[in-house]
Amino acid sequence: MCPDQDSWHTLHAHLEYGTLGGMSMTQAAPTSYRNFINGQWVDAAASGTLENRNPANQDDVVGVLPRSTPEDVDAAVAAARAAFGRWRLVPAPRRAELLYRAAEILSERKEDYARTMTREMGKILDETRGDVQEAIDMSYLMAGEGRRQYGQTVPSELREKFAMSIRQPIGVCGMITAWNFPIAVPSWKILPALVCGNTVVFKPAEEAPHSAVNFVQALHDAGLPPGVLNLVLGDGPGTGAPLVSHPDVNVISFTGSTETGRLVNQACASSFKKVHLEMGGKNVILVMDDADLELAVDGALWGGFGTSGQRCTAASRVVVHQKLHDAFVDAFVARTRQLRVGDGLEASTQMGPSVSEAQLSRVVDYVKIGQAEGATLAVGGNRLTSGAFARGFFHEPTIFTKVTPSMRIAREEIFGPVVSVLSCGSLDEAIATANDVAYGLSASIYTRDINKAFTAMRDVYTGLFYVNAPTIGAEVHLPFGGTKATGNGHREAGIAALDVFSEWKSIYVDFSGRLQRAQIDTVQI
Ligand code: UN1
Repeated sequence: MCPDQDSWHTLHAHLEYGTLGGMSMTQAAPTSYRNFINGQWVDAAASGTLENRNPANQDDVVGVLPRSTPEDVDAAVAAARAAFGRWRLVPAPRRAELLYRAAEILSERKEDYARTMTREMGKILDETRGDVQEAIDMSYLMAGEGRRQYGQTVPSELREKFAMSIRQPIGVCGMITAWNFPIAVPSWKILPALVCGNTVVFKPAEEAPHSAVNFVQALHDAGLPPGVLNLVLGDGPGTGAPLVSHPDVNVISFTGSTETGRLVNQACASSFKKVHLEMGGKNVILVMDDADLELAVDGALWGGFGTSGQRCTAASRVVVHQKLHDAFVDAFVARTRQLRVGDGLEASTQMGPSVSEAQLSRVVDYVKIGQAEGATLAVGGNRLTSGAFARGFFHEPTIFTKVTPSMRIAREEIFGPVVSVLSCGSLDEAIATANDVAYGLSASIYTRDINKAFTAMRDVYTGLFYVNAPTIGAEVHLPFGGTKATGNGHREAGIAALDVFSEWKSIYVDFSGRLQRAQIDTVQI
């Protein structure tokens, strides 16, 4: 970013929100969010409401959302079902034109949507801009798929017979998403579903409803017909659960915890509903003895503390070769001490708050667990409560050293700014440690030895792998997802997402005018 832009953003933040001691002081009025059903913003049947508060400043109520009920879910599914009949017959290149328009609209609104996102879920502005950008990228990618969605055309075994396969839409797709990437991740699911000809009911996380409303508004403004995309706001039990078990929903795509994902999977099993799950991670950076030390420290900082560690792909473990271990730890700790924690709307902030009290408590609990397990607290370890931090969910970026692979802080997903450093004596040991967890989302290696890089690339069992880069930074045109308890074999984003939201139909056309029996009436050469 050029310095001009930087100061413009700072100025903008001051004018819009006012600042005192680096924290927001005055805020825009709270918004009342409504559901979006059949092309209209409508009140929910819900009796109760939930508040959407700024995690950097609990006095700032960003908005109020309805606690929607199964009745609201029924209305949204009915609208999606009714719209499916027409939408599936709109030629895919025409469906795609709307996605191109959505990409342009998202680009125009990028700054506004990014600021709202920071205000409601806390990650810093650079990152929320990146979040919206990821959805723009995904819109362009999927718009291109309107003219592809390639099937296979293959030679038939018989002379007067034609053989091909096509992708067909499945029906109504229920999308349940998390708060940490509140526009990017929904775009990975919703846009491929739409370009394939499905209709959608979207249930976003209650911690980031405003971004969901913004994303739906952009798609609506792009010209989506009524009922094609519907939004139901609420909590998991009242809104998510009835969507998952709804008999008229054909596909569920879920991003969230492994515990909830297991329940979603079970709920879909008895009706054979197609289900895509994207769950936890315990991602790892391997630093070999020949690594570029400074580059590895940069990567560990960004991978560990980017989004306050609240990414599925966060580097919550770093395994360092014993020859480089002490030098790496010294530099990593020193750089961590310098990280500026604060309100993500401030241009100087490098790490924002945790999203909620519950998420922060999890961080605090794991710090205690790490200490009780005998790991060394090298830096951080405390909740920040003084001055401007008092009204937010702030925690120091924290590093544990002398962590062993069996400790809970080396095995369990924390989803906060806590990194465990382990040591290893060889590449083999590093790879074994990398694989010795329940999850398999992302991993990376820092090395200047191409043989080590390719060995790790082959043998680390994850869905994403990086060489000389941290564990975060996936791009939308490759498949995203993980192995083991991270997923259930599917991938989202990329062209792979089409596999979740379409079904193959193999078609044979016999133009012989007589009965030709496959495998029996073989053609003589
Ligand atoms: C997530 O944490 O749920 O690669 C998604 C990355 C981002 C996406 C993360 N592009 O870290």
